[in-house]
Amino acid sequence: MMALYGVSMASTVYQVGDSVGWTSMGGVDYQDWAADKNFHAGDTLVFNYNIQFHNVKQVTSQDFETCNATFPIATYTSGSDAINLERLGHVYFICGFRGHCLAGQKIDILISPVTSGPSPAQWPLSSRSSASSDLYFNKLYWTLSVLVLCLSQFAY
Ligand SMILES: [Cu+2]
Repeated sequence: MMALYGVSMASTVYQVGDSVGWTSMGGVDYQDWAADKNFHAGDTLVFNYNIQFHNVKQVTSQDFETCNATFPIATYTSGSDAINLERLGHVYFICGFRGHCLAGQKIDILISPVTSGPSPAQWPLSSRSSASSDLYFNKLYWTLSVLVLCLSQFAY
């Protein structure tokens, strides 16, 4: 399973929030922090924080949206937690301390496949252009159908 996704390539260790770490007080927008990064299976997230004030809870997408830390998938409390990203798709982390998630201490990590193309940034572009050509052919088909319908009416 893991070999399929190219774990043999160099994996990356990410310090969540960089030097500020995992906190509700540092003014870090964790979605911004994650937005310009391409996470892959085999990469590692490191959460650094003061254990008196924070922890890390992996939660479902629903609990991420509502900041519900009651039923975590996993809980980390060491203050320097290294979490290996294993599977493709989203993983959601929030702080379990009251009010912190609502204050923005939450992060949605999207783990994407390792692409063999020149740049991973081109992948969404190419899928978008194929979607628009589908739309083009749909319109063409529709136009032809109307034309045929009109012509068949004139024939009578
Ligand atoms: Cu916290």
